[in-house]
Amino acid sequence: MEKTLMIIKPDAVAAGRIGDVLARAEREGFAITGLCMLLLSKEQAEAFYSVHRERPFFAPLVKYMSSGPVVVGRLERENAVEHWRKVIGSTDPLKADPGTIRRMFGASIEANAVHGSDSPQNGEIETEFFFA
Ligand code: 3AN
Repeated sequence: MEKTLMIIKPDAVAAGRIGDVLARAEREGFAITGLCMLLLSKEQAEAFYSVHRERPFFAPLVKYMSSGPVVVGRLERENAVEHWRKVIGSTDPLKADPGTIRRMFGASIEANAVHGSDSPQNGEIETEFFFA
């Protein structure tokens, strides 16, 4: 079954949205086949976002992602990557469609509540990163 990596980011964990996001994932037909809460080290956050190393927002993003606990999950269903990205919405919560998780719970383009893998290949790589 196709896999995508979900991360409930520090802002959404702090805002008490863990249950809302997990309930939405289940309601959307995902099987949650891995789940853990952890505090990412700076090194783990850098490794996870290494494709963005050259981007201007890399350092603040790493700092933000290691600033508080996150909940990481492996979500499985048919068409998992595309479906989860539809459920979470655009990167910028202000541009995300009504009803999407980022629109409802995202605070900013950086603190945008949740992560989803951007391709089935990255779904495999990213879920292996946390659930090898
Ligand atoms: P997405 O998570 O929607 O696939 P990416 O992969 O382009 O977006 O970016 C990864 C993460 O980097 C985003 N979830 C967001 O937290 C942060 N980010 C992306 N673009 C910006 C930006 N212009 N300014 C600040 N943070 C950003």
